[in-house]
Amino acid sequence: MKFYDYGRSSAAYRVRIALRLKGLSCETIPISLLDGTQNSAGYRYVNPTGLVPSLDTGHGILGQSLAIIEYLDESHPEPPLLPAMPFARARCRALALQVACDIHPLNNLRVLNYLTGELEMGEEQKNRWYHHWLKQGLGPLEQQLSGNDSRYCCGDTPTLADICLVPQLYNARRFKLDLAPYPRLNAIEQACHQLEAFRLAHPDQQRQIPSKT
Ligand SMILES: N[C@@H](CCC(=O)N[C@@H](CS)C(=O)NCC(=O)O)C(=O)O
Repeated sequence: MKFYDYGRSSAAYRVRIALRLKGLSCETIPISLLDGTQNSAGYRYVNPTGLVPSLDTGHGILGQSLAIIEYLDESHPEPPLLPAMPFARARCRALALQVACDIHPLNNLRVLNYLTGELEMGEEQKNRWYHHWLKQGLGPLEQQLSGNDSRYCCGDTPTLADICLVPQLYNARRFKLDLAPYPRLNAIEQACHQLEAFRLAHPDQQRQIPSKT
């Protein structure tokens, strides 16, 4: 398999965690968001959306980190990344989607670039936007996850929900959001970082560490 990756892409970070949890290796092809490689004709041929990550599975190319992770989970079932029972599986997906659909897209690079470019917002306004949508998303997650004291989001093994949460918290720190109001999310993140798969997938562990995105 070939993995089109970028160290600080939180969507790619999700897939890196899943690959590590599954013990799968693949050739990594770096796509720098810093110099706009995601919009090059070569990468747009691989993934017409110009978004990272993509996975060339050998059967075809997949975009969308959650689709990629579910593909890996179905093709390599151990260890499972979703709970076994239907309600628990759906709840786990719901938590993951809260991050992937309701928080992340609003704060994506192309959105921030549009705010500061086309709409001429200053850095301070951009950061207010970023923090606003993070808080809108993290507050409910803290509330929902405080209802249990399991080690991870959905029980005592890491799942898709943790795989989405941890990169989002990394982004929140990078954009200097105070995470003190989210003790349960911090505790889950700490539990995840005890696992080698999460540590090895961290942006700081990737070969190319850009100065900013
Ligand atoms: N829903 C997509 C989101 C992918 C995405 O937004 N990737 C970001 C990096 S985290 C990206 O490639 N951004 C490039 C840009 O905004 O130009 C997924 O989960 O894979």
